[in-house]
Amino acid sequence: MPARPLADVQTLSLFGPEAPRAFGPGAVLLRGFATPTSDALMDAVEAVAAAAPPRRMSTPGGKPMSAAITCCGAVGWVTDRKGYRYTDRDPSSGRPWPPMPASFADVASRAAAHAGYVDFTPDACLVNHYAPGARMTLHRDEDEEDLDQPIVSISLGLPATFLFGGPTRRDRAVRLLLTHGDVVVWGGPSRLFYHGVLPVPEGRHPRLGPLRVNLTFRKAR
Ligand code: MD3
Ligand code: FE
Repeated sequence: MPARPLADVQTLSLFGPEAPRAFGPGAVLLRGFATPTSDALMDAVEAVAAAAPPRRMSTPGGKPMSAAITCCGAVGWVTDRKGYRYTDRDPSSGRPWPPMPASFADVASRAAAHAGYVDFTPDACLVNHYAPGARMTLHRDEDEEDLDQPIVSISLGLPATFLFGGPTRRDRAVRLLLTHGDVVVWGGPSRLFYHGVLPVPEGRHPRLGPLRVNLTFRKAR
């Protein structure tokens, strides 16, 4: 069964974003919250990708990730044989990461406030590019200094099934279809929950083509 009936898609375009929906401890789903500004967000995704091309980084174990990642903001997240960490430069170019576009920072802080987290000022945004077939295995985001700060995620382009687990790897994961314009704010206990993305199905987005892009905003330092 689809996570969102077709009627909701029509409601969305006619009446704007839906009310916030809590679906985990501290996790708030804002369906369509980014749809009104998605053209500006996609322009900025292309500008960030031109300055710092998305690349398939290797895990510490040496396996290339299937999603291609780039970053913007004061710091960016990297992984290689040495481990996971935030850096102030893009290791591919040696240059600072591209600055956080104003359109990114604006929607991220508005979404956080909408979900009850005032004064969220992210210093890092990971920009994950998924071609059909790319996925993200179950993991936790724990490389940030202040884990009381939420993470805001914005989905663009092709839909994907998101897996939302629990505090341990063995907890049963619930599935959630995330589509273009959906925003989720992850705070409180859910901030450290396991999560992942199933392989992205084939498809074509009118603007992005065969691609899903996910933005995750973090306060890393
Ligand atoms: C739940 N990205 O970049 S976004 C990641 O769709 C990542 O690209 C996925 O997981 C993606 O680390 C999922 C949703 C998400 C992001 C961060 C979370 C869910 C989260 C942090 C804690 C709990
Ligand atoms: Fe994550």
